[in-house]
Amino acid sequence: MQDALNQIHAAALTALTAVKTLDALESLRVQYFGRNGQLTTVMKGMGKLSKAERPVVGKLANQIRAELNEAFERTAQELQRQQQLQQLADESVDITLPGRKPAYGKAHPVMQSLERITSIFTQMGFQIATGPEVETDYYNFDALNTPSDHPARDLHDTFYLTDGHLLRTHTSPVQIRAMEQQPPPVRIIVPGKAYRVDYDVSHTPMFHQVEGLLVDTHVTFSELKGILTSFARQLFGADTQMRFRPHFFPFTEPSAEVDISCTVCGGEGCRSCGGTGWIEILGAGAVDPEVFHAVGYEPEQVTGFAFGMGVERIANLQFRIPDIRTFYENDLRFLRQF
Ligand code: 2NL
Repeated sequence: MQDALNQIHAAALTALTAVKTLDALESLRVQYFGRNGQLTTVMKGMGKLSKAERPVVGKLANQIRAELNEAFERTAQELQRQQQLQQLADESVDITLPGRKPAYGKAHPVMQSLERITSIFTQMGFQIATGPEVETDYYNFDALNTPSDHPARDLHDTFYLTDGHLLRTHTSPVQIRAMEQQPPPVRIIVPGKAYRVDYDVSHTPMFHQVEGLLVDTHVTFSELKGILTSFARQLFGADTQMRFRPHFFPFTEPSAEVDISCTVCGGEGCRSCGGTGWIEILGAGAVDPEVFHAVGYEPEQVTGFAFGMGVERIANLQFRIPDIRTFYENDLRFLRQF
C-alpha cells in the first residue's frame, strides 16, 4: 500500500508539470482527489490494514495528500498568473500606431467640370438658377418657339411621361420660368440634368447642361462673343482661338455653333479634332423675339443672348475619356482617377 501511495504521488507530480490550463488542472484534481479518485480509493482501503500498519500508512497518506494539495494549489496560482498575463497582452493597445485615414469622398468628374463652368460665369456676374426636371410640353418646347409640328422636335428624342409631362430635353425651360417671374435685366446661368433618348460613346440618356441667358435693353451679339471668348480662355487656356459658325436653333436668331482651337494639337489638325483644328464646345445665339413674346417681354424693348453646352462633352475634353458612358458606370477604379 505504501508503494501504491508513493507511485500515485510521483505520477501526480509528473502529470502536474504537463498541465497547461485551469480546466485540465481541475480534471486532474478529480482524477486523484475525486470521490472515485486514485488517492481517495487507496485511502478508503486503509480500513483493511492491521493495527500496526495503519498509523504508519495513514501518516504517509496524509503527508502525500498535503503535499499534492499544495502542488495543485501552486500550479493553479501559476496558471492563473499566466492567464492574466496573456489577457493583458491580448488586450494591450499600441498607442504609437498611426490613426486610420478616413476615406475622403470627392466630386464626380462631371460635377467638377460643371462647377468650374458655373464659377467662371458667376464671376462674370451671372446668377445661378435651377428648376424642375419633369416639365410640360409648353416650357420645354412651345415657349421656346418649338411648337408640336416644328421639325426641330425631331432632333430631340424625348422621354414622354403621362399627362403632357416629359423629362426636359435641355435646361432652357428654367430660363423661360425665370423670365416669366422677373422683368429684365436677366443674367442667369442654369446648370442641371437633361434627358434624351440617346445612347452611344458620346451620349447618355441623362446628361448635364449649362445654359446661360442675358437679357437687357441693348445686348448685342458682340457681347455674346466677348463673354464666350473670355469663358473659353479661362477654361482651356489664354491662347485658345474661337470660331463662330452660323447654325440654326428654333429659340435664337441668328444662331451659331462655337468652336475652340483643338486642345490637343492647338489647331494643326489631329485625330482629336478630325483633322480640322477645331472642336465644337457650345451653341449660342440672339434670343428669338418669339421667345420674348411667350414670356411677356416686349420684343421691341429688349434684346438678349443665350448659349448652351453639354457638360459631359467639356469634361471629356478636359479628361480625355474615350467613352462618356464610363462616367455613369460607378466603377470606383475609373472615378478615383479624377
Ligand atoms: C447647345 C445649344 C443653346 C440656347 C441653348 C436658349 C434659352 C432660351 C432662349 C434662347 Cl430661354 N436660347 N438656349 C440657345 C442657343 C443654344 O444650346 O448646343 N446646347 C448643348
